[in-house]
Amino acid sequence: MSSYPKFAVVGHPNKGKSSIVSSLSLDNSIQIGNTPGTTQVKRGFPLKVDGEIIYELFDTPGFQRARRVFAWLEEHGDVSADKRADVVREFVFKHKDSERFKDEVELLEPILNGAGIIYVVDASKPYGAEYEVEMEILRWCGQPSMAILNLIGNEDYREDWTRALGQYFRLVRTYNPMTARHNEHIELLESMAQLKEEWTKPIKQAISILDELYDKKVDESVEVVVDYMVEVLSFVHYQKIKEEEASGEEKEEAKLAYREKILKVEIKERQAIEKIWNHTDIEKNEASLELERVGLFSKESASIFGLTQKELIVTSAATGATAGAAIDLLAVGHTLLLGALVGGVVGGVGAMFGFDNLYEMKVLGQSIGKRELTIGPMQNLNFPYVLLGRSLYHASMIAKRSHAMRGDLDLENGSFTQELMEGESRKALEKLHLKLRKGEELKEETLEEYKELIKKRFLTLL
Ligand SMILES: Nc1nc2c(ncn2[C@@H]2O[C@H](COP(=O)(O)OP(=O)(O)O)[C@@H](O)[C@H]2O)c(=O)[nH]1
Ligand SMILES: [Mg+2]
Repeated sequence: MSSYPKFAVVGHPNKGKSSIVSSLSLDNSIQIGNTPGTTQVKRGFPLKVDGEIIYELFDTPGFQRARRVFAWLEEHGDVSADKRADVVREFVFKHKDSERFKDEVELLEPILNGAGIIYVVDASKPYGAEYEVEMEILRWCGQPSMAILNLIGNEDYREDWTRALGQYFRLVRTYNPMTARHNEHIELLESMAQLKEEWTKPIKQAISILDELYDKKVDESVEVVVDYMVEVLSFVHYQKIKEEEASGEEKEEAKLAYREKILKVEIKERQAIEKIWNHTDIEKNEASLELERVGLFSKESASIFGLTQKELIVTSAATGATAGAAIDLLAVGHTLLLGALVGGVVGGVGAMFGFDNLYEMKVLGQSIGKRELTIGPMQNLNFPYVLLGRSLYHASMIAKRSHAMRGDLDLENGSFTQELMEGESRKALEKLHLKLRKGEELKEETLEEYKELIKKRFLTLL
């Protein structure tokens, strides 16, 4: 027998047992249902880190015929308390193949094999004596035990429940599998560690491994967000053009391709975040990035950022930023440095700080030949904050999401753009944004600084 702690999650049908197993094993592949009987057979869910099992939870079907089972136990169990587990064992042995007690056999087996008991109740419903037979049966098993008060509905009968449960279980704790975050998960584990002396050490180890894992996930997420920002903000789209000047059609085509690329990179970033947090199969409701609204392809007001044009000009002036989304006309074979700027400005550069954009067209290089249209790096001053605000919102929602959640993830209208654009935060972030806008090569330390800022921000959102 391996030595990691095991727990059987048991109780009445439909009290959130499977949800609790999902949440504690960070696994969202577990069947959760609002019709009783979703869980038909017990199943072990090991929490593995680097291939090693830290602990295992058994999801079990609920009690179906507790009264009958207990009657059997009483009938066969006129024994002292230390022998009661043997009577339960005898019951399971005798009814192994019986349809009648299928669910009870399933749920009692892991307990008799040494698993601790986690008894789940819905404490938003009133306490009732009908639970007492279940609790008696569990008590007869003589295993370390704990009760979890889950609040599925809005009412709260935890006081009544606690008075009753305290007579049957060593510990009584509240845990909501739908909303529990990392720290609540850890707190519950700390309680579980107290149930049995031999489990204390392995569960403490499990806690430190899970803490490390959590920190690692945070760091990886920050890494993904930063890579994404750098990729999008420095991206340049190149497109061949037929004549000396780009036709309207060619410009449209280039804009479309540029935008497609940005949208694609955003999708890739979202997937990477979801993979880190083991939420790869969720359906999201998220409006796609509307570049038009960012003022990239159209005139747009500052209202979406909650800032006035004047405020924006002030912040951008403070950071020494310049504006204008550039479409450069490049002669192939000429580098940017060799080419001399001879072209005129096509778009309205009149707008100062990136509001009424701004297709600045440059003809670089004097030789007439094959020419290219380029778009990027993104000059719009607001754009980085829109990107970052959206991605931090998504990442924090994913990181906070319990694995017991089954519904779609609603990201509509969620963004931290406005917060990011305020005061000191903006100034600090702008340092990197400015460099990316200018197409400058990034120093490792600038990137590190940026990462630190993002991490600090991200941690406040968790
Ligand atoms: N709102 C809410 N719903 C819950 C909670 N726990 C479980 N549920 C829901 O209750 C139903 C039964 O949950 P499930 O985990 O399958 O219960 P089981 O039969 O005991 O395994 C599912 O629809 C869950 O989504 C909770 O803490 N809050
Ligand atoms: Mg279930």
